[in-house]
Amino acid sequence: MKTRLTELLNIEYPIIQGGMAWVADYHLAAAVSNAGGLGIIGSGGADAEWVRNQVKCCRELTDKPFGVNVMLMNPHAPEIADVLAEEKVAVITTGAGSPERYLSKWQEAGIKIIPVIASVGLARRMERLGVDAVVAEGTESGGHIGELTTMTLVPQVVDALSIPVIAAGGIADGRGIAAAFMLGAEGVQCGTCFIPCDETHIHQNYKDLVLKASDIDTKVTGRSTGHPVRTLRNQLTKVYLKMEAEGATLDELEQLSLGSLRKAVVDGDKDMGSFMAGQISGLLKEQMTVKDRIVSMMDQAETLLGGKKS
Ligand code: TUI
Repeated sequence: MKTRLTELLNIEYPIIQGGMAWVADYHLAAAVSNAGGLGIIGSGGADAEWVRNQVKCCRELTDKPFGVNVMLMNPHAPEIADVLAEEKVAVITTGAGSPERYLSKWQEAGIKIIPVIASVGLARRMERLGVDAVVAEGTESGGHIGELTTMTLVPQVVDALSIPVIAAGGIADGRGIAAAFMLGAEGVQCGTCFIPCDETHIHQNYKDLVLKASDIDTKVTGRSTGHPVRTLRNQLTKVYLKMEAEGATLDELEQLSLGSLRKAVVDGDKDMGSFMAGQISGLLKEQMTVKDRIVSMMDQAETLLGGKKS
């Protein structure tokens, strides 16, 4: 399945990995790149030196291209932007905002830039500013989300833009990839399906919770704050949603969720951890290697799209 995206990024399969904060470190990124996709180090709320070290470690594990995701609400984003330009990483994806202020610096460093967008308006603005592709991310996704579904967002972005569009949100098997291609996407970004993988360096409880989840087991908290986040439902989401319904202040809500991503990823705290994951969690039933996950998804997609005899 060669597309403009595989050509642009010099990768075998049109699959890029979501830049999941705390979850996507260099171990996962290198595994995805070595398996023929594009691995991404998720810099989340980390500082610039953490990112520099991750990039160095990733380069020791793979000679394939990989990228770094910049979460634009991170107060360290300006320094991270400089480090990435210095290190001349192959690809940068961005999330949770507009990367406009960093684009010329990254372009001068020869970096491929792929903003994650959740609306046609921002997608158009990004294309005008010369980015290389966009990820159109639907509200099915885990973590910080927009309003539109993948099914509605992707074809509208495809029609509005000339650059390649990568579909994200709710894709975890070959059927999802085939569907995304039918909508006009030239690649997919997957996050949740890489959580229960052998190479993902997170607490085993996080992987098991995704594998055990059913279709209705995610909740969106933070709608009242303007920063909606999808996670697996647990005691934390129950308390958070109750407090939101009762009109809790931003400060009170922040106090409740402070450090909760760390509690999920490092401590495996099933009750009070923030286990960011997408609605497709219910489809995932087995832990496996990144390579097996990617190859089985691609085999199924190629069969469905008629490129491979089954
Ligand atoms: O960024 C994500 N997903 C994330 S970031 C994250 S870290 C975090 N932790 C706690 C609270 C908040 C964030 C966890 N998951 N996905 C990409 C994405 N970007 N989804 C939606 C957007 C987005 C939303 C609005 C991008 C741009 C935007 O508007 C910007 C503008 O200026 O128009």
